[in-house]
Order: sequence, then structure tokens, then C-alpha cells
Amino acid sequence: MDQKKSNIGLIGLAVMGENLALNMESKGWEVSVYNRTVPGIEEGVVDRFINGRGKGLHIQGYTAIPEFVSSLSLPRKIMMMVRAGEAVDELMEQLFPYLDAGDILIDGGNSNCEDTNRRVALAESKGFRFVGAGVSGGEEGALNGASIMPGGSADAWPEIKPILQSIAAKAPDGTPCCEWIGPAGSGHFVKMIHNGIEYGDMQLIAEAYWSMKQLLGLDNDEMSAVFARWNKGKLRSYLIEITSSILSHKDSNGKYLIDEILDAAGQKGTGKWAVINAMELNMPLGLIASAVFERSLSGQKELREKAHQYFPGDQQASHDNKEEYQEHLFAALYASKLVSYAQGFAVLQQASTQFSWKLDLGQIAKLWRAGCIIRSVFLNDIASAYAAEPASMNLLLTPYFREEIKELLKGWKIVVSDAAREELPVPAFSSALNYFYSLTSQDLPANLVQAQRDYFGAHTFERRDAARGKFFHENWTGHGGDTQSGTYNV
Ligand code: NBP
Repeated sequence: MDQKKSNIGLIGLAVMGENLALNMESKGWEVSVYNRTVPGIEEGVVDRFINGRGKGLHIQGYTAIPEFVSSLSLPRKIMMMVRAGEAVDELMEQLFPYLDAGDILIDGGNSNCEDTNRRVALAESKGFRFVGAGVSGGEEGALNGASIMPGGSADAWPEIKPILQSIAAKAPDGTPCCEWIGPAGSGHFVKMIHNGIEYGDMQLIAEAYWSMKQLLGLDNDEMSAVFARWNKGKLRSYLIEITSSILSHKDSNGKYLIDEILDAAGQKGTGKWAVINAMELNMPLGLIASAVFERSLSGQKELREKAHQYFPGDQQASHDNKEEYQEHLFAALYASKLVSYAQGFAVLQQASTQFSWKLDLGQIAKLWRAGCIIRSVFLNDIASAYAAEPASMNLLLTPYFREEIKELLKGWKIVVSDAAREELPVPAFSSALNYFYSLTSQDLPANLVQAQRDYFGAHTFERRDAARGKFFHENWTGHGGDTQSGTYNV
């Protein structure tokens, strides 16, 4: 007798794939799973899963692609949860010969959006459909509800929507944190910006922690209590919540684990990609860039130790009114976070315009309210701001956030200037404040930059007394020519 066909196939039984398969099965879907079997790497992955966590469930395991593919109902839906990069291309090539027209491949890994652009076009050229779906929430989200950002072949969405929305986290108002994002690699682009924002949030929280410790002299339990208090207000979020828990956590020896962990941060590349893509779009994303670079510098531990011998620093702060100062730190953290999201959403908006993606920014904010690492109450305020002003060019200029910034500015300035005086690094707080000052400056010294560019390279400049877009060149030295450099971007 023919075995019942599965509703969906899942490839890649590492931490994410296993949990997604279990999540799908728990929602009533019949699932087929496949993992490659490479001698010498790890054999028996499928057996281990089917006889372990998958035992007794509606999950069929396969170790050969043809049988795996033919176990699926038409049009086939195959979700790949494998390492981003070549593995996805290799798998696609292995799958293509066994697929029928209209079958759908979903890449749920952290793929680069440029790769997804290419893969959507390739799959569609062969009559298949391809969806790049960013999945956030880690192991726990994969099992109990993730935030999922699918984009690519639009006519695949009605086919996969019931499955993906069933395994997504539910926002407090009950809506699933999974909606169609747009064409081509837009889903992976949005996931990449999400990850960049995650880098920013983590760095900002780390700076608040460090300022509390170094400027106020608070101990771990006191700092844990401050974060717990902040988690009851406007900063309520998963990352603030776990920070409070991390700071009070003791290891089996009774020591605070936070003090035992080496201060060298790792990274897997999505923060870096976010910054590179922002640069390509000519959009400022300075806060996330400073978070990425600070992780890089933190990793140069030996160099920092040597540098410290030459410049031991001169920290002597101690604030009498610690309660009041905590409010200043709250202001610095909240205002900088506003800047980070304003920058990230402005990049999304620019990408949407440039690539004709028609992204719904308010909807994207809503997708991040549950299941993902940056989930927070604050995303409701962003969604509301876009509902009121869908075409807003910068979140900081929307009525609600304008008023918030006015309230926060005083404390934010105090923290950044105190940190500078006390030689305490707060690169994300200060990057955010400088962005805010530049953004709100009617005049900037870019006139001098333009003059220098024209002086040495005939790059031309616009004039204050002429229309925008009309370019001039000056023969600065009297012996330069009148030939202008072309206006182009490299
Ligand atoms: P990994 O990123 O560690 O990938 C391991 C899986 O990829 C294994 O199943 C492995 O098979 C398979 N694989 C590799 Br490696 N090369 C392959 C190839 N050439 N052909 C077929 N399969 C191949 O697993 P993960 O941490 O579960 O993440 C999966 C994806 O989800 C990644 O893109 C990741 O960036 C993304 N993601 C991860 C998280 C997280 O918290 N971990 C969160 C969100 C998104 P093997 O067993 O034979 O080695």
C-alpha cells in the first residue's frame, strides 16, 4: 500500500531543522525529513532523529533525495534548513531533477539576499518556485513559534501560508508573526536588517550595563534589578529580560558567570552584511556598524591588553544620586535604540524603493513582536507610527518619536559626555547621538569636503545660490584645467 504523502519536506536536521519539523508535526502536518549522509561527517542523523525526538510522530525519515521528494504531496513544498552558502546551491542542484513544475523550495536559512535573488530567478527559469524565508527565534522559536519573513515567488505564498503561519509565533493580539514580505530576496533582506538591529540592541544594552558598573559602581544583583525594572516599561523586551537574568546567574561554584566570561564577542556575519548593504544603498547605518566593529575590537583582546599598559585610563567617577543617574542611562539606551530602528527602517525603505519591493514597514514591525530575538513592546509604537504616516522618511521625525526624543535628550547627552570624560567606551550611544545631531543640523561641514574633492579631483560641487543638481567646478590654483570629473558612483 502507498504511504500517505507528506504535506511538507524538511531538509537539514541540525538544531533549527529538527525543531521546525517537530513544530510542524505538532500543528497537524505530515512531515518528511531528509539529511545528507556523508561518511566521516556524521552518519545516522536521520535515524537518530526518527528514533529519538521524532519517535511515534507523523514524521517520515529519508536518506535519499529521490524517495524523500516522491514522499511529498503536489505541489511539493520543501524547506531547506542547512548552512547558508554553497550547501543551498548544492541541494538545489540535487533536487531539481526530481521536482515537477510548480514545486516550491523554501530556504529558511540565513542566506545572503543577493544569493536569494539569484536562486529565485534560477528556480523560476526551470518552472519551479522559490521562497527565501528568514526565520528568527533560534532553537526555541523553531520549536514553539518563530518570526518568519518569506519572500520570493509570490504565487507560492497561498500554498505555504497555512503551514508557515501555523508554526509562527503569535503576537499578543493573536496575529501570526509571518506575513508575505515581497519579491526576490526581500524576505532575507528584512531578516538581515532584523539581525543587524539585534547587534545594535545587544551593544546598547552592553553599554548600559558597562556604564552602570563603571560609572555607578553597581554590583551584578543591583544591575539585574535595574534591567528587571526597565523590563516593566517602554524598554520591555526579550533582550532586556534575559540581561536581567544573565546578570544574577551564578555558576555551579557560586560565582556570577557574567564575570567569568571572556570579553571577546563572536559574530557570524549578518550584522556585517546589513552594514555592507546599507553602504551599497548609500544609507547611514552607523549604530549597527559601531556594534559590528565593537565586536571585532573586543575580539582583539591581546592588543587591548597591551594598549591598556600604555594608556591605563583615568576613571574616577562616582555619582551620588545613583537613582537619578539610572534615569539618564535609561534615556541614553532608549533614545539610541530609537536611532537604531530609525536607521534600520530607513534602509528597508530605501531598498524597497530601489528594488520596487513595496515593503510594508508597519507590517514588518508587527512581524517582530513575538518569536524573534528583538521582540519588544516598542515595535507596536513603530507599527503605529507607520500606520499614521506610511511614507515617513525617518521614524525619529514622526510625532510620537519626536516627543519621546525631546524627553530623552538631556539624559542621553549627560551619559555620552560623562562617558567621554571618564574614558569609558560607549560607541553606540555616541554614534546614535552624533547621528541625531547631524540629522537635525541644517548646516554641516560637507561644503568643505566638496571643496576638497573639487580641489584635488575636479569632482565638482553644488552651490547654495543655485538649484540642486547643477554642478560647478573651480580652477582653485589657477593652473588646474577646467575639465570636470564625471559624476558617477563606484
Ligand atoms: P547549521 O547552520 O549548523 O547547518 C547544519 C545543517 O546543514 C546540517 O543538517 C548539515 O548536514 C547541513 N549541510 C551542510 Br553544513 N552542508 C550541506 C550540504 N552541502 N548539503 C546538504 N546539507 C548540508 O544548522 P542550524 O544552526 O540548524 O541552522 C540552519 C540554518 O538556519 C542556517 O542557515 C542558519 O544560519 C539558520 N539559522 C540558525 C539559527 C540558530 O539559532 N542556529 C537561527 C536562525 C537561522 P550534516 O548533518 O550532514 O552536516
